[in-house]
Amino acid sequence: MYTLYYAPGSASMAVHLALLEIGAPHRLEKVDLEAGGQHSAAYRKLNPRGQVPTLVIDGKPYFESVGLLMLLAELHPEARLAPPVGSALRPAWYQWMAFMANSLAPLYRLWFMPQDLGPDELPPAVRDAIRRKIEDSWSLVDVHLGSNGPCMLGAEVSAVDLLTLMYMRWSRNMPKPATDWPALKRFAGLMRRRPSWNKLYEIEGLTEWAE
Ligand SMILES: N[C@@H](CCC(=O)N[C@@H](CS)C(=O)NCC(=O)O)C(=O)O
Repeated sequence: MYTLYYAPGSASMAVHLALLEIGAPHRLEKVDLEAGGQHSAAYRKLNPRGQVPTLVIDGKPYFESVGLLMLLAELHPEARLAPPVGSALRPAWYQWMAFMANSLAPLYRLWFMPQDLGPDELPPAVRDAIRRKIEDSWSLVDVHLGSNGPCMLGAEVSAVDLLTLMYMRWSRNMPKPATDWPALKRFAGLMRRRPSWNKLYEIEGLTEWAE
């Protein structure tokens, strides 16, 4: 049994989507980020970083969305969230999972939470550099999808696609949203038709960027 500590539309989204794709029984605990629920002593015991998501598996809490996705893919091979170990697509799965974790995720974190570096607002030149690096990442992904799509690993949906879709959504109010790139736009259209996406919107009470 899983318990997912989540906040609507946040980094917990990809993990929530994975649980829905798998069809795994799970309990949800909403963390009110605006009210600072992530900093409560009780929550910090589960996640000392004070962030969502946290996934409790058999009573033990774990954090980091990409790590959680890798674990869920391993625990539920029948859901095919990862190509089998040793298969031809497995190296690309590692590559893109790591790319999302190391490239897009930290850039978005700085874009949305400049307080990580101290000030409430970053100097315009720094903010601009972060935006450009996010856009460079989307350009790279768009070229990849253009010649290898429709999904990140080709025909089949995997955990990489859940991450990609979540990060695309985060760009919706940025100067250049990820849907401005043609292959990414096609990809989002495809992924947002999945039942898991609609179910997640219903459960998390999301409205923006539904389709
Ligand atoms: N690398 C972490 C990032 C998690 C993260 O930044 N979560 C944000 C929500 S998107 C959060 O909890 N923010 C509240 C805070 O940092 O106070 C992951 O992917 O799990």
